[in-house]
Amino acid sequence: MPALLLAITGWEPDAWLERFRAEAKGREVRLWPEIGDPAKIEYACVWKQPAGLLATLPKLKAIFSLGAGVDHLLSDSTLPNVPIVRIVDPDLTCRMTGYVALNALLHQRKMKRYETQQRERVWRDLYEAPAESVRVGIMGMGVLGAAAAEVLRQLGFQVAGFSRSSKTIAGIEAFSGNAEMNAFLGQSDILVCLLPLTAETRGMLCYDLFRRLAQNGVLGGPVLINAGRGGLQVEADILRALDDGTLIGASLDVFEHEPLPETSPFWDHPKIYVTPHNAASSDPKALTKNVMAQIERFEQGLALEHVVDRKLGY
Ligand code: NDP
Ligand code: OXD
Repeated sequence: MPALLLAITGWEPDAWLERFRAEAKGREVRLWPEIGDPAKIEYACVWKQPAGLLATLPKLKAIFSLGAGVDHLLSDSTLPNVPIVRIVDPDLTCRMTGYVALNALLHQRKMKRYETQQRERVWRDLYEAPAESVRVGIMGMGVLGAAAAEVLRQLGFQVAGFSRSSKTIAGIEAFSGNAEMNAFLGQSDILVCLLPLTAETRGMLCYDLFRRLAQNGVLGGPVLINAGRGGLQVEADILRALDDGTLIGASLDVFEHEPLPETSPFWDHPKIYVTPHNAASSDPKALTKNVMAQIERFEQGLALEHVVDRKLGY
């Protein structure tokens, strides 16, 4: 019987195993490290798989990332030459748009100050700039960035997007490439980062970039929201920028080192919202169906969808 291998580290694998066993009719589902006969494995579904593992599977036909990002996968230099598919799914997209909208609103509605007021039993209505006066710039206008942009637009924010290639999206001002980056940053009061981590984007969220954000906005200074990857940000630069007022607030879902070390100054920083890389968690129930539907399509001779470009790294 052909087999499907789950190789998962950093997440609890049991729910994935249960869901795949329920969905993968007529196929044996194995969970690393119990891989059995490698020659029987046709598909691998992975999250941070051990380096070198996939190269030992001689009959592998495709690799599925169990998340939207694939940096965890591509960091293995021994990957076999088969298609790599990433997750694009309404469940994951909806989770991310919720995270982005929530965090944009937290900053626009001054929630840090209301939290303090609540602790101190202070009843005071602080002036909030209307959403229409706040400019949100989204770096990374792919599946997740475009969906978040639309929801923010509906909430009344002015929204612009930045991507590698140029785009036209109704109601969104679009910027692309290095030549347009300064113009994009210069009109962003809230910068939302939904970029993939690649050789080009690593360390992009640094002090020099924060200095180029809008300094004349109604929030009193720029805000950073990063739900892309921790490797995109230079954490010492975020602290420096928050301390000297180059940034006035941040929401960080991803970190250079995860889990975020207990000693990190981010935990109790008064200007930062910290979440544990769960802006858009991969839900086994929704995503197992997604992967099995792709395998069925593939076996009917149709092309796999959302195949990763290895050269671009996303
Ligand atoms: P997509 O591949 O659909 O979109 C990526 C976007 O980034 C594209 O618009 C792309 O431009 C742009 N981009 C890539 N490189 C550059 C660059 N050098 N300069 C400017 N723009 C660039 O990915 P998704 O939207 O599905 O996901 C984005 C990322 O979100 C994932 O890679 C992952 O890291 C992160 N993520 C985080 C989660 C969390 O819980 N925190 C959950 C899920 C994903 P172009 O359109 O021109 O190709
Ligand atoms: C993803 C993630 O890439 O969970 O999907 O970060």
